[in-house]
Formats: sequence, C-alpha cells, structure tokens
Amino acid sequence: MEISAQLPAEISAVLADARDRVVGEALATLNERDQAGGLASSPAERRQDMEHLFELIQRCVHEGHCEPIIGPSQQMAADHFAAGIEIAEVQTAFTVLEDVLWRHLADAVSGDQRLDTLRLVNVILGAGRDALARTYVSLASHPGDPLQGQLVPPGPGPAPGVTETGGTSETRTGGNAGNGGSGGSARRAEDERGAAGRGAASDEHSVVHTAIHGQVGVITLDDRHKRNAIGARMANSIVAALGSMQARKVRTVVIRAAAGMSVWSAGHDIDELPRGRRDPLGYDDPLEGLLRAIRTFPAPVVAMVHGTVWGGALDLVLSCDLVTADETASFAITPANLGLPYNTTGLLHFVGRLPINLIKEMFFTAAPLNAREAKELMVVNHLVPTAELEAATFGLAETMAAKSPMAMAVIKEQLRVLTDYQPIAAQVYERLQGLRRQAYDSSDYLEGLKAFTEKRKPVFRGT
Ligand code: KGJ
Repeated sequence: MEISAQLPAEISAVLADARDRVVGEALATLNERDQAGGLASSPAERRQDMEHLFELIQRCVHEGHCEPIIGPSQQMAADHFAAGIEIAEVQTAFTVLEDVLWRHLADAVSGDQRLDTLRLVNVILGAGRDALARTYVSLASHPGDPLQGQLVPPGPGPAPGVTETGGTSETRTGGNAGNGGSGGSARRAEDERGAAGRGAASDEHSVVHTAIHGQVGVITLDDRHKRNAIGARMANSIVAALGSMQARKVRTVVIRAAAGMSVWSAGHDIDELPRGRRDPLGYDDPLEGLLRAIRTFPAPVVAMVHGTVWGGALDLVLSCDLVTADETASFAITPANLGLPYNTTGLLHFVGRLPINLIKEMFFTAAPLNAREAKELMVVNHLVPTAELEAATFGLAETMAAKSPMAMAVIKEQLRVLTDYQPIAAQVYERLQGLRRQAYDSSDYLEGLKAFTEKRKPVFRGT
C-alpha cells in the first residue's frame, strides 16, 4: 500500500527525535497493564517488540509505503503464536504505540500536516495490524481442520491448515509428476491420481502440505478438485507455511503442485471474487497478501512448475525469485476472459519481467505462453525434462541454501524495492482506480463470472 500523503521529510525527523520517549511511554503503559492483568511476554521481550515496531514505522515513513511493516508483522504473529502468546496481547502493543505516537505527533506537527501525519500512522499500523491478525487467525483457526486446537506448539512448528509430510523421499523423490492433459476427463483422472497419491501422513482437509529437508522448505499445493485455485484458505495456508518456515530459519523455499497434477494452479478462486461494487483484487485480497508474503520472504522462493498456470497464479510465479519448469508448463494471464480489471500493482509485476507488447498480447488474448517461449523470455530460469525437474530444482535450492542468508535477504529486499519503485502522482493513481471501478462495476464483469460458473463462453457488450 502506497502512503498517499506527500510527507514532509520533517516527519521522519520528528519520529527520530521522539523515539526514546515514545518507546519509553508505550512500555510504561504496557508494564502497568502487566501489573494489573499479567502479560505473557517478559519486559525484555516487550521492549524488543516495541523498538522493532517503532523502527518499522520509521522505515515505512522513509520508504513511502507500508510494505516494511507487513512481513515483520506476519513474523511477529508466527513467533508469538509459537510462543503461545495470545493475539490480544500482541495487538495491545500496536494500540498502545499508536496512542502514544498520536499524542507526540499531534504536539509536534502543526496545522494541515497534523491530519495527514495522524492518518499516516493509522495507515501504517493498520497494515501491520491487518497482517498480524490475518497470519494469527490463519495459524489459529482452520475450520474442519483436525489439527485445530492442537496448535500452541512449544516452538515453531508446521502452520495449521497445512500438513507437514516430513518424509524426504515422499516430497522430493516421490515419482515424477505425470503429464495429465486437460479437459473434463483430465479432471477425473486427477481426482483419482490425487486420492491414490496421498500419503498416510496427509490430512484430507489440507490444501497445502509442507516438508523441510535440511534447510530447504517445500510447500505443495494440493487442492486437486479445484485445480489449486487460490482462495482465502489456500492463500492463508501458504502465508502461514511461509511464516512457520521463516521462524524455522529455512533458507530456500520451493513451491510446487502435488505430484500428478496437470494444472499447477488455476489462479484466483473465481468463486471467491466479489460480484461487483468491490475491487476484486484489492490490497486485502488473500492472493494479494500471499504475493506480498512471497516477495518479502527473506530468502529465495522457487516456483517449480509442472503443468499449467493461470491468471493470478502467474502473478504468483512471477513473484517467486526463480522459476524451474518442465515441458508441460504453460503460463496464461486471463482477466480479459472474466472482464476483470487487473490491479496496478499486479501489472507492475509483469512490466518488470516481460516486454510490453508481449504483456499486452498475453492480457488481451489470454493465450498461454508455452514452456519454451517462457524459457526464451526468462519467465523460466531452467527448463528441464520432467524426469529431471525435482533434482534440478532441489539442486538449485540447496546451492542457494548454502550461501549467506543475510546477504541474500538484503539483496532480495533491495531488488524488490528497486523493481517496485514507481513514483506515481496521487491523482493519476486515483484516475486509474476510477477506470478500474467502472470495469468491475460493469455488467460485463458480472457476465464474465456468471459465464465461468455456467461453464460457457461469456458474451461481452462493453457495458
Ligand atoms: N476458481 C474456482 N474454481 C475453479 C477454478 C478457479 N480459478 N478453476 C477451476 N475451478 C473448478 C471448476 O469450476 C471445477 O469445479 C473444478 O475446478 C475443475 O475444473 O465444476 P466443479 O467441479 O465444481 P475443470 O474446468 O473441470 O478442470 P479441467 O478440465 O482440468 O480444466 C482446468 C482449467 C484450469 C483449464 C480450467 O479449470 C480453467 O480454465 N479454470 C480457470 C482458469 C483461469 O482462467 N483462472 C484465472 C482466474 N483469474 C485470476 O486468477 C485473476 C486474478 N484474474 O485477474 O483473472
């Protein structure tokens, strides 16, 4: 989320100046609450959290967007969850800091700037709180998940909603992914292969499985019935798995589809897209949160692609740091089939990676790039035969896992900031949003969604 106010540099200075007093006052308030009701965290942990939170706010102000607070808030949620600390206690730290900051900033900033400044604090802490709550909720509650209720682990463990399959052989060498083709019969075949292919440790309800081999984490998407379409459950499970892997200091993550699937992912779960009058790909959409979690994950994330990639799943693949694929891979971006106005942040992910005329062709025709084309255009780093895909991917992952994690984390973050950097005037952005609004409020968008549900071609009228 870009911070829209034109912020005077002096706010950074005011923050730097107020740091010790604000942190001190906020800690005093928390310590009072500790004496009144008892907090689970120690004073030293509270100080560390508060100082960290304050630094994140400073970074957000300095960089002009909320990204710096999102990943660490997710991490905070994962760490506190693992330590058995209630979310209310973590949220209290945000609220107390906000109160104290407001008072200091209201005193230090005058006139017109005061409102913008206070809004700014709201936006930054709101984004952090949102990331915190989403991660925590996703960790703590997955309706119908048999793991529910067993998950206040003594240390970082697998995220809930996620099955950790643990066995190295199962995940890494468990047979080559088959070439399933497409169409209705392919679906039946996939369902059968899926049922047969589930390991004993798998959880019938999980759409994501994880395993950690040495320092390499594997996240396997396994919602065969829906072709790994990414709805809230899938997206939050992956975010939670990333949070858990980060807490366990995993050095490289591989994201793959379950063996035997011919669709890597069918993209955004179309059933969960809003039916008009609401941005279908707003900042708080679970898929958008997932893309941010991958892009800010402080270690390399590799997409290992066997099968077809559709719509928002291509955005996911492009958000990974490296891509390996076999000949079955193809990549299509399909919002024009739905009448869906793609979001500007998402388009930016494409602009950084592909020639503009190709982006236009892909968006305007929704036609897939095949594996060879994707390799030529460097969407795919390594294109290998199916039989070699796992070995090539894990070889690459292990090479990276042996390199300096600190150097890689900072280089990844530098590259993210450099490639995301797009100064855009507030009124230009609002104009684009206005145009997008016309499209998602249109009857064409509803027609696109309806046609998908009714399994027919849409009839677009341009209204
Ligand atoms: N969302 C929700 N449900 C889906 C999705 C999806 N994206 N894709 C497939 N499904 C559901 C179908 O409705 C079927 O449900 C089931 O998965 C199997 O699909 O009718 P049901 O059984 O209840 P199907 O079509 O029978 O499987 P296949 O014949 O194997 O075909 C696989 C395909 C991936 C080719 C096909 O399902 C398909 O074209 N799906 C939509 C792909 C797509 O255009 N995705 C982009 C979504 N849009 C975006 O991500 C975004 C962000 N966008 O801007 O557009």
